This record gives sequence, C-alpha cells and structure tokens, in this order.
Amino acid sequence: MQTRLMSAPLGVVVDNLDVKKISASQFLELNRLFCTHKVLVFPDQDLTPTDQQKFAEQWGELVPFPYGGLQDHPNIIELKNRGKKLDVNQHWHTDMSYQEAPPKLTMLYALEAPDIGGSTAFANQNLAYEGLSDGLRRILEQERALHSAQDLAKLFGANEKEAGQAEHPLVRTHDETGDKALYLCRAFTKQICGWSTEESKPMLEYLYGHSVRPEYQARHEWRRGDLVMWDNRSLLHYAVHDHGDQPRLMHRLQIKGSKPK
Ligand SMILES: O=C(O)CCC(=O)C(=O)O
Ligand SMILES: [Fe+2]
Repeated sequence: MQTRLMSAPLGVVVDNLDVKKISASQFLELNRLFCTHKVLVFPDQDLTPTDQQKFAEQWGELVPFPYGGLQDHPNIIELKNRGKKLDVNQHWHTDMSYQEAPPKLTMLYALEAPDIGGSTAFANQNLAYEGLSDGLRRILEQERALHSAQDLAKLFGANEKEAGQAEHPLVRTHDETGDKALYLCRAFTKQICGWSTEESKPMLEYLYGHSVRPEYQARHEWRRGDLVMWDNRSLLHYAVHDHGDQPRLMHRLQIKGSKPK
C-alpha cells in the first residue's frame, strides 16, 4: 500500500490496497493513520456489503441506524440521492451526538458517484480547538453542552418530543490519542449547560463559525469504488448537495463509540 496526504488539515489516501486483504500489521498502521489524520480514503475498491462489513468490524462493533437497513445487512443503510429537499445531511455535524455514546466512526462506500459535485466536506476539530485563545480554551474545557435530534426529527417529519438528547463536554479528549477537540455542531448542539440562553447563543454562534474555518476544512470528491471512513470524535462533516438529481449511492455503516470525556 502507498499513502499520501489528502489535504493540509486532514485525511490520508491509501492507494493500491484491497481492503478485503489486509494483514494485522497493515491494520495497525491504518488505525495509526486514522487516529492522526481522521479521514482515510481507499480508492478503487470492489466490495459487497459483507466485504465492507468485515473490513469495518476490525474497528469495532457495528451499530445499527434506527431505520432503513439493507435486508441482509441490517447495520448497513443506503444513502441515495433523493433530491436536495430530502437531503438530511447537508449541515455541519458529528454523527448522532444526541446519543450518550455516539458512533466513533462512519464508513461510506460509493456504488455510484456524480460526475461532479456531491462531495463530503470535513473540518478538523483538533485544529479548531488549538485555534482558540488560551483564555477561551480554559473556559470551554469546564463546560458541557446539550445535543438534541430535535431539528433532525423535524426534517424527517418525526415526533420532535421523542427526539434523542444527551449532554457532552464541549472539549472532548480522544480516547486513543489523548488529543483534545472541540465537540459541538450547529445541527445538534442547542445550549451550553448552566448558561442562560442569552449567554449561550452568541458563544455557540461564534464557535459554529470558528469550528469550520476554511483552514480546518477539506472535501472529498467521490468516485465510484471509493471507501471513506471518518473519525466522529474529532471531525465535523457536511454532505454538499450541489449535484442536482445526478445519481449518488452509498452504503453507510457506523462503529460503536464510547461516552465522550
Ligand atoms: O453523504 C455524505 O456525504 C455524508 C452523509 C452523512 O452525513 C453521514 O453518512 O453521516
Ligand atoms: Fe453524518
């Protein structure tokens, strides 16, 4: 296998590796690269859902998405272009942070990709944390925030009152590297705990903007056969819907994570 950096802030592209055949030592190297660079891209793969699942299981236990699993692979869902109006991932987020223990990583395999557009944008939250002043870092390290699936429920037309919610530290320590990252997103983070709405709102607004400064970001432009995995512990992502009705079809799965600390 050969590796090259995907962009300055994040990501590694792994060329000439069939993920169906990786050795124990290659896995260790891949996990090291993953924890350091947060996104791994494996181009030119040819995977059945079983192949994708077997590769993913080396990182941990698969966790089902609440709806829409494939018939023979309930832990894999299909992400299909249903037009811009029905796109629920076109916002900055870290997956399912409204759960007590959100998935540590998410993996997408492209069965079909648009000729142009339809990329996934990522923002490195270690860099976002490091880009704050010492003074603000000291404050945020003490604080927790409420995350809720309320807006997502609205998009799905589901009952908002039943939407999941959880409180997490605003600065999260990576359970494998010990690195610190900002942990909040416009999609799900609603309120800094113990602050008034008047205090919390402008601070969150500042942090939503800061966390996705261009110098923390990179985009992956998809090609059919790409397998991409990202670290939800230290990244935000955004599905950019600029490909109209062009087909885009992904098989998505996620791996169990621990409670953010
Ligand atoms: O389709 C994409 O680019 C990303 C979708 C997404 O947010 C996810 O699968 O968690
Ligand atoms: Fe997502």
